[in-house]
Amino acid sequence: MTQDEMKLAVAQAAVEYIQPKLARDSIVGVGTGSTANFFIDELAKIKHIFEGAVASSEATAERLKGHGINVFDMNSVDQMDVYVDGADEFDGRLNLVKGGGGALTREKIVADVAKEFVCIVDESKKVDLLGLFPLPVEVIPMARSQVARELVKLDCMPVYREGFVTDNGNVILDLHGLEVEEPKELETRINNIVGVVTNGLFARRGANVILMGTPNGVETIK
Ligand code: ABF
Repeated sequence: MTQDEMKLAVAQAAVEYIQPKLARDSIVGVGTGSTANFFIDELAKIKHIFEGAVASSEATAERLKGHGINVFDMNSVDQMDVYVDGADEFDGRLNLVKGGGGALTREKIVADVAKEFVCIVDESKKVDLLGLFPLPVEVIPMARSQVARELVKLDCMPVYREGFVTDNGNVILDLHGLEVEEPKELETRINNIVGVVTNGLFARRGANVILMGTPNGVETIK
């Protein structure tokens, strides 16, 4: 089975998983990335059973609209049944690293509103300790150098993502060389640095369930 076949299988499993939870007025939070794209294409097949979606990025909003799915502004939505998105890494305790695609802040906002966060990944994303994938930190542009100096104190190497601007007009520093022993504490510590918008650790609000594609089928981790 190729990686794309595993992504398609988890996307289909995610639609099966959320379908019974959806009502006519339901709003689905939809994430960003190649696995999320497979999910969007599968979600389009049941678009008549729910109201619409909130997108975690401009790219996702365009893809949803292309399928004729209503896209709502986050501010016009006061509740969301479910949010489905990929991740760059996950551990056995439903903690995630996200933001490789640079959409981490919007993803975190959508995850915070959703009643349930369903994470869709293939097995290549599983690690014992988070940190192998460089941890993205979204930063206000004028604070970039000062934030980088503060981040070095965490025993990591911040690397400026050259030529990349987030949907919110900010920049990204990717933290290399971290070994994340305490995800919740690190998430809070980084977020407390002045000039940081947010970081890609999803531990304080991790996934509720992970659907993981393997060559033998989709595994559910709760
Ligand atoms: C988003 O897409 C991110 O938070 C993560 O960076 C990425 C995963 O992309 P893919 O599914 O393409 O590996 O969910």
